[in-house]
Amino acid sequence: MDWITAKEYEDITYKKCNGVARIAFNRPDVRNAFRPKTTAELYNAFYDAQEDTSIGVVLLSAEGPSSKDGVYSFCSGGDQNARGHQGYVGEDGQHRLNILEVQRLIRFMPKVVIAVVPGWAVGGGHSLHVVCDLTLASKEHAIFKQTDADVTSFDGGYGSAYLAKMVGQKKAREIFFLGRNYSAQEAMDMGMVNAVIPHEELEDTAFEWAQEILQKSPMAIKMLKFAMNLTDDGMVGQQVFAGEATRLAYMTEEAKEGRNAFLEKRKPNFEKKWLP
Ligand code: S0N
Repeated sequence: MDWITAKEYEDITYKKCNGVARIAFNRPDVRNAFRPKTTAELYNAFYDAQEDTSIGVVLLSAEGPSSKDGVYSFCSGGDQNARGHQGYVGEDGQHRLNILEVQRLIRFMPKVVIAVVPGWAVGGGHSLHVVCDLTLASKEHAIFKQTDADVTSFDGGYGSAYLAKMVGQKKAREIFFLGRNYSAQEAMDMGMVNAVIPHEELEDTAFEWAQEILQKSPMAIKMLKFAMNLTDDGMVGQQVFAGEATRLAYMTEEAKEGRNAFLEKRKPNFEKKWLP
């Protein structure tokens, strides 16, 4: 794969190749914890991937291993050093919780997002893999763990409530209330990982999955993602799905007539076709 750097950042890397964008955490020495700068960069890269019509699939991955001890990580959640009393404190001194904006962008973007988990997926890092459309995990190094209740920094949204829909109520409560470690295979057995992949093949496999998805109808993939989101996302889910229905309606002769009639200051002629 000939990845081309799309933009230089400090806390993440961002590359593109053949219809795929790869956004990767790049703070391996702190297990890829995110600080406000990281979440701002993530948002910026995800938004770029969303707007780029050549991109159909986004991989959310991680650089590593750690230079200190060789341990791999996906993401260990919010950087506890940046945590203040009202959120995570950025260079501007403001407290923010803006990882939730990144979660919403992943959730609502009309493209498939695959979490590629090479190591620790912990706390808010665990929540990020939950919100991605698919998860591929390293057989040897991936470990899934929820520490939110240890550090009193908890995700009561997709990270927990949506997880419960994914793995079942009892299992989700176990994950959060006990905070144990789960291997890639255990995570797959409980339904929150799609495939367990030998570590050396993880990135290539993710790219292959992306290439398979890219052969499909972009509109069908988008509508299916939004349809599967809809029931869990309430009125916002309906808004996102219905927006695409409106876009499809714009493509009809009827819609063109409605617009033209207004612009030409005349009554529209809809030819009275009330299809069954
Ligand atoms: C990941 C763990 C389990 C790895 O353990 P291991 O392998 O024993 O490594 P350590 O020696 O512990 O760590 C190595 C070095 O990395 C630093 N480090 C690790 N994680 C973090 C972190 N999250 N923040 C800052 N530093 C971290 C260690 O300090 C160590 O550094 P050195 O080498 O200098 O000693 C283990 O590390 C672990 O448990 N980490 C903490 C995980 C955690 O509790 N994360 C926070 C959980 N909560 C959230 O993420 C929620 C935040 C969130 O998403 C949210 C939710 C709702 C509303 C808003 C938000 C929001 O944040 O915006």
